[in-house]
Amino acid sequence: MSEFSEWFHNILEEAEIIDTRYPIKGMHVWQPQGFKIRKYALKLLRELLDEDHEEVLFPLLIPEDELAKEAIHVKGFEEEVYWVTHGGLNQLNKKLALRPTSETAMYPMFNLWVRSHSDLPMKFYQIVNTFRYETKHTRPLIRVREITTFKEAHTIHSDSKGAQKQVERAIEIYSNFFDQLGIPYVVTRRPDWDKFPGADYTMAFDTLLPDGKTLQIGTVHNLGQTFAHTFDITYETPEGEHEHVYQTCYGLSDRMIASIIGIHGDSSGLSLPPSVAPYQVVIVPVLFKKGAKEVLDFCSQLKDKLEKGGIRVHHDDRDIRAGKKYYEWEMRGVPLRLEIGPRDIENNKMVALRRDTLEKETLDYSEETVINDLNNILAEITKNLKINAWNKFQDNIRPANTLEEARDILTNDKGIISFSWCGDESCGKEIEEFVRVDILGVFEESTDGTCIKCGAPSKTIALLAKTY
Ligand code: PR8
Repeated sequence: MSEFSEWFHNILEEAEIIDTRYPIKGMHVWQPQGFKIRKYALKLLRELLDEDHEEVLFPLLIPEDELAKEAIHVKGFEEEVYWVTHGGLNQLNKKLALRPTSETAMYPMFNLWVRSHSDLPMKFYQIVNTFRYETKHTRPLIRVREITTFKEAHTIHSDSKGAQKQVERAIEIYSNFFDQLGIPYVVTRRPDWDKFPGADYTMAFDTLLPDGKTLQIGTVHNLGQTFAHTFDITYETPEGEHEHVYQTCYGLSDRMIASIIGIHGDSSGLSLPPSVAPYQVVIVPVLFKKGAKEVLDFCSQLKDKLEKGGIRVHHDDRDIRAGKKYYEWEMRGVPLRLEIGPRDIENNKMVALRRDTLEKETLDYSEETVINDLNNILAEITKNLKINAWNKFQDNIRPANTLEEARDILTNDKGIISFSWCGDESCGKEIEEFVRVDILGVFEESTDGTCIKCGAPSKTIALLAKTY
């Protein structure tokens, strides 16, 4: 196990995020702390999607014949599908699949829902669990067999331009979401051999975990008319003709939580962006025999005040050593800790420790401005986490001019390599074989260089990385 893997597993356990002892491989239990982080992350996501999508909820089971209808799609998933074959003691006459994703659950219904051009576009999303019998090594939150937090959006458009625009809009929504969490990412167009089964093309978000491997944290697929033909989803044009629709779909998973944990965490444990922290502030009273009651009363009142001001706060008045409390809240990633003793109260001061810098400073306490002051610090923490994460990310993207150079960088420094590519599949496959890692995808069009493999004029700048 790599150092990061070990750290990651330990922190999931110690911070009570996920219990991995559930007796099915790749299926885990969300514990209260983890569930809260998940809840707040989904709140941010829902706020973004609810602007122009509608939330729905489809059944978990998909009839075999619907799943099998779209040949390319089913081929892509056939090795990963779990099947329900019995109802009690009776064998079902039609097997039912546990959804690995919901295209084939939703699109037969879209066939019924879409009528006229005036219905379009339609944009739906659901947040559900999906099941994939992953054969690669499973890891909590990163590669699971029950994806418990599968956010899938599905949109329907009257023309190809609408679908194309929606791909851009989805990229904008996900960028905004990851920006709020301070998670750096790069967006690439996946090579054709790595696109979503049934898609015209796939755009993907990748981030980098501390061990130098990239993690695909989101994908946006332009489905063109493939599924529309398969499920015969048509609309009536203003002229009374029947045309097939164009579709997109895009998804995120538990990996969003894995990246919050993995990217911001450090040797002291979690370091959570305030927007998803179960507690944003923890108050630790500093008690001496004399004046203990006054300090506890002050801290309780402060807690009530902050809570009323909309800050998620905890007053840790347990009768244990302060050092133990400090250790625990740092490990759990609480963004801001306030230490308040009798002297501080006397002098209108409080000591604050920022989890992101682990630096202490003495703040002035004023009843009128305390909420505002703390919110300003929390906003600073959010900003700082993001800047640090992006700096590390950008430091780990390196250009390579030859295949040997790419291989050396990947061996010594890991991270992401950028290189010029002619775009041909045969060159792409040979590059992957030589460096023994995957092409993430095309980062941008560029005719400035020559292909790292064949030397022909390049068409694109693409990225290579060891992936999860
Ligand atoms: C779709 N259909 O399904 P996608 N564990 C954790 N996260 C995972 C796993 C796994 N085993 N497999 C995939 N993901 C489309 C879009 C509806 C929505 C995550 O797309 O197959 C990856 O981050 O690309 C992936 O980007 C996302 O789920 C969507 O899965």
